[in-house]
Amino acid sequence: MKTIYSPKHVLHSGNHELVAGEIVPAFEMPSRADFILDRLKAVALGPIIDTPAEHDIAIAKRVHAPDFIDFMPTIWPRWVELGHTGAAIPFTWPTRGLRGDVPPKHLHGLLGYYSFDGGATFVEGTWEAIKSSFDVAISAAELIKAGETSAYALCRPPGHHAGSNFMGGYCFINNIAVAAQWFLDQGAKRVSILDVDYHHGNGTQQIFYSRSDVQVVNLHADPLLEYPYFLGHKDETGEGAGEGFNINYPMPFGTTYAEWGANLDDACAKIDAYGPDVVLVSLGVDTFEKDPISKFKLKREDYPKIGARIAKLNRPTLFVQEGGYAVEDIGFNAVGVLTGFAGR
Ligand code: OKP
Ligand code: ZN
Repeated sequence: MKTIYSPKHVLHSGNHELVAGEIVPAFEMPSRADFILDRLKAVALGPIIDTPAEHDIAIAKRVHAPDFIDFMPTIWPRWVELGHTGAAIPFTWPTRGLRGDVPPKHLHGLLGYYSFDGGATFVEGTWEAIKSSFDVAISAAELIKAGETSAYALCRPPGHHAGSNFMGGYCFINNIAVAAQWFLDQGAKRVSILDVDYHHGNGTQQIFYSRSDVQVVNLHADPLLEYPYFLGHKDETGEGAGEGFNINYPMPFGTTYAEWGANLDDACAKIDAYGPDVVLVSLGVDTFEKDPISKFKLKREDYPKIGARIAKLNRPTLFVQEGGYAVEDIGFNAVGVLTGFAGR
C-alpha cells in the first residue's frame, strides 16, 4: 500500500487549546505524523510519496461553501493586521438567540461565524498545512482511481469535524468528504465513508446528510458523554433523499474491542448492502486504551483486526488519517490497521 504525505503539515504547529481552564499545547501536534512515518518505514508497508501534487482548491468547494474556503487563507494576515501575536482563535458563536445568518465584518466575529468551537486555531503556516493535507487526500484518491486497491493519506491537520461552512475540533477542510465528492465527480456512483475515530465525525455527517450517493457510517463515543456533544445519536439516519444513508453507532465509555468490533461487523454489513464503488475510512486511532483524551479500551493488537475486517469488504479502500493522541503509540495503532488490511 502506498502512503501519501506532505512535510508541510509541520507548518501547523505550536497551537494551544483550553483544557479545563488551563492553556496547554494542542493534542493534535506535528510529532503524530512523525511517529506514523517511523512505523510505516519500520514495517515497510510500501512506498511513501512525500510530494503530493498541488490540486485546485475549487475541488474543496464542491462540498464546502466557497466563502468559507476563501476566508481561511485570510485569517492569519488579518489577525496580524490587528496587532495580535498569539494564534487566531474564535471566541463568540451565534448560538440560540443570536443571528447566525449575518456574517460580521470584524475578523473576531467571522472566526465565530465560520466555526463551532475554539479547537481550530491558526498560526502563520496553518493555511499552507491545511492546503497540503487536502492535496494529500486528493493525491491518494488519484492512486485509487489509477488502479491501486488501497492507499493511505497521512493527512494533518485532520478533517472529519469540519462541515460545509465551519471548522472546529482541529479540523478545517474535511479531507475525506472532499475525496468522496472527488470520486463521484470522477464517475463513481456510490461512496461509503466509514469513520472509526473515537469522536463522531459531525462535519462529514452534516455535509452528506441529505444525500444518497454517499453513505456515512460512524463508530464513536456517545455524544451525550463526549465531544462533539451535539451530533452523533443513533436516531440521526439522514433526511430527505439521504434517509437511511447515515448510520451512527454511539458507544459508552470503557468500550472494548468485543463490543466495538461487533458494531464494526454490523457497519460492514451495511456497507456491503449499499455496494459502494469505493470505501473511504476516517482512520482515527484515539479509541486506544492509553489515548490521553478518550475513554475507549482498544488495545494495540486490536488495530490489525480492524484492517482485516475492512479488507473483507473487498473494495477499493482509501484510508484518511484523523485523530489519535497517544503519540508514542499512534504509529503502531494506525499502521496496525493498514498491515491488518494488507493481510500481514
Ligand atoms: C478531533 B478528532 C477541550 C476538549 C476538546 C476536542 C477533541 C477533538 C478531536 N479542549 N477536545 O476527532 O480526533
Ligand atoms: Zn477523534
